[in-house]
Amino acid sequence: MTHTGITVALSKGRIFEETLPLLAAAGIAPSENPESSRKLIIGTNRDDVRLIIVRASDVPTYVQYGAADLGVAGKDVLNEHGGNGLYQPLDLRIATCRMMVAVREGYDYAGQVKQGARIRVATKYVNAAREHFAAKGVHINLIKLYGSMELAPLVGLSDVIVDLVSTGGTLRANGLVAVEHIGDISSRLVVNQAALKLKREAIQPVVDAFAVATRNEALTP
Ligand code: PRT
Ligand code: MG
Repeated sequence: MTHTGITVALSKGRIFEETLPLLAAAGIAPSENPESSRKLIIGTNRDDVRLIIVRASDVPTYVQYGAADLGVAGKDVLNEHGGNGLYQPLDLRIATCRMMVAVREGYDYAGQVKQGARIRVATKYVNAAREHFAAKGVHINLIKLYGSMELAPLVGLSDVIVDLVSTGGTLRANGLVAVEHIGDISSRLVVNQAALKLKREAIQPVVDAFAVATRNEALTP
């Protein structure tokens, strides 16, 4: 199926919700809510713009291969993907959180690091974890998970986890504590590099509207 307009890849949930006002600033209003609709391709008020709903971690892949022209993805997801073929013009400052190292309450993380112990790390963010512990000179055994990382230290799968934290409620509810801040996370606009050249007339105004909406909010009368 071909589409001559532009296709925007978004994930359901916080990214969709927080991108809505930016789309509105670009004059784009989805014709359905992906939370209630089962459709994966969603039209908008504009004939030349459609949305596709994909897993958060798949957004960079759809944009990289040009199946979507634009997308919104977390810095966490982009770091794992690598960013090949993607132009990242804007930090949208949405879906913010922190990437943290967390352990079970009572686990002596600092002591283990000091002793030079090999630490078992469970995470979905293997690139970020590898970079973080390599920079600290800490040896790790990396255990790749796809979700619910908080469980791993509780059942002895790992000593620590690397996960995203926003309110801290999930860590608290599971008797975990954050012991290290790896970095601040927010979502970025990603654009297929070839599409930007071929469809600049359609894409650039969207990028510009997002830029104004995310950076110059205070200037709007
Ligand atoms: O859910 P799915 O497996 O499909 O993928 P996903 O979890 O990557 O997607 P989604 O939609 O949940 O998150 C999309 C993006 O939102 C992520 O890539 C992050 O950039 C960003 N983001 C912001 C977050 C959070 N805040 C966040 N709190 N992503 C995940 N969480 C999770 C975290 O992993 C932990 O399990 O929420 C839990 C902690 O939240 P608190 O509030 O209890 O601290
Ligand atoms: Mg999630």
